[in-house]
Amino acid sequence: MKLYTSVGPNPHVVRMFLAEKNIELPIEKIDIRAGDNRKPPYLTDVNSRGQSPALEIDDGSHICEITAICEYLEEKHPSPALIGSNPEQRAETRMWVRRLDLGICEPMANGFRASEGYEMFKDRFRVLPEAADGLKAIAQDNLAWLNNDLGSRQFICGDRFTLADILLYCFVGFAAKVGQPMNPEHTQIVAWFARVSQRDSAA
Ligand SMILES: N[C@@H](CCC(=O)N[C@@H](CS)C(=O)NCC(=O)O)C(=O)O
Repeated sequence: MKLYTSVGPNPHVVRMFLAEKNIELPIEKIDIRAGDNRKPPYLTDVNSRGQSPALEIDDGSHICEITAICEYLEEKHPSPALIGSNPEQRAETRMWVRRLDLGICEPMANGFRASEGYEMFKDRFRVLPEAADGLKAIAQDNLAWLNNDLGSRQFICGDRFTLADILLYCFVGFAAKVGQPMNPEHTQIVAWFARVSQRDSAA
């Protein structure tokens, strides 16, 4: 296997997932700022969507989309379980990944692409500068809901550290550096973020 990776929260999710599993893979870095992901050979031979990351597997084909990559790695290396070791745990993790992805990560990332990231993305796909503030507000609304829902849970799925934590950690950490800081009033999320930051994989 080999990982194509770059700057950005999506490849960060896969690298942190690999670190938690203690898997080391050959790495090829793609310069997405220069747009190398949007032209051959990456676009033609690796990911026709032109995005990072991508996992090259042993038959020479490529798996793209971070949740598909992490699911594949979990099946190949089940321990430690980061999605789940039984159907109930896996369903709970997938439920949270979907909630976080749709409600927080996507609007957060699209809010960035439509404002601070506009110059980089405007000629790659349709971005909506007029929607930037609303997208960021949607992410914050869902973070406020999550802050309340988290209660005293240690991690998103209770006492299990999972892909859901990794996903949210990478996106919240990225967003904080590009104009979407963590709201200090979201005390549960701030405490959760500090907890996850202490893990070896966060380094
Ligand atoms: N849905 C994709 C999103 C991948 C994505 O947006 N990657 C970003 C880096 S965080 C990227 O490649 N950006 C450069 C570009 O789109 O040209 C996934 O799950 O992997």
